[in-house]
Amino acid sequence: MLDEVTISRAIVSTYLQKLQDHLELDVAIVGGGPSGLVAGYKLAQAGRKVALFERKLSLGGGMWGGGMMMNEIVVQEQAKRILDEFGVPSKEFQPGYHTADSVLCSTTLASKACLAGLTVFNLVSVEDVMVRDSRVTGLVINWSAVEMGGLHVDPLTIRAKWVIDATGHAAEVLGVISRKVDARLLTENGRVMGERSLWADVAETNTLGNTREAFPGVYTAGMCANAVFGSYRMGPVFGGMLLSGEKAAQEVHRRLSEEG
Ligand code: 48F
Repeated sequence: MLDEVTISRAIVSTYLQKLQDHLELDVAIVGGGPSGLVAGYKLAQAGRKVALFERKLSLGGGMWGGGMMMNEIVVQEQAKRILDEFGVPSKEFQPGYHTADSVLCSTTLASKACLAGLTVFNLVSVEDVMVRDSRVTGLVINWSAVEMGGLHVDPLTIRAKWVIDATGHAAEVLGVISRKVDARLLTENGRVMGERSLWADVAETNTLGNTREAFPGVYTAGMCANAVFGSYRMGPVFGGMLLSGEKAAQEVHRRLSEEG
């Protein structure tokens, strides 16, 4: 016979243990869109202790809706190998343009990342950072429901050696840093520049170059990289997002190895 309170006890104790186990991390990823999921997958595969914090109920970010709610995405030639690596089927539309079902792609990235060892805390929003000696050392988190309800409830904290800001167009982690912390440390211009209008070709190329350490301890990934460094948006072509997540993971992994 099922006991309802045992069900509740199982959930409460398992969740609290999971949270306790992830209060100190190698890498904290903020945002569960395509770039954050690829970064999480790669870092988990590399054996790093990595968790991802996602404000919403579901993972996948802006990928679910394809283009204007038509649930297909386009991925260019250079990034198709990442779809292949995840086992996401794609079709060549014409040379250089591959399409994939956005629901299949979102669910597969999320599933493979979790199976590789990425721990996800959904329904959790990152509202602030901790900075010590001019470097980000952790995140300040709260339930998204608290944020949405505008409730006056103090947050909790996560310590992380590295943070990846994969919050998309809003660039929320670096936005907070630009407002609250010594902005001179942030990018060449001392501010989050904000994304420009839509230009797919240039935006896709810039995304990789803009995937870099934007503030000590914080890497950009995905659309956030272009938003921080003032490049263009690109619409429903996702290769740059996948490649950016991969690059952020590779670089953070390398920096962790160098730091010992
Ligand atoms: O926007 P999103 O999908 O970011 P991305 O990985 O990919 C961008 C593309 O989807 C698309 C595009 C490419 O063609 O332009 O927009 O760069 O996912 C960002 C995720 O971060 C979450 C948000 O709910 C979304 O799922 N997020 C944003 N701010 C926070 C956050 C925050 N403060 N705390 C937790 N999650």
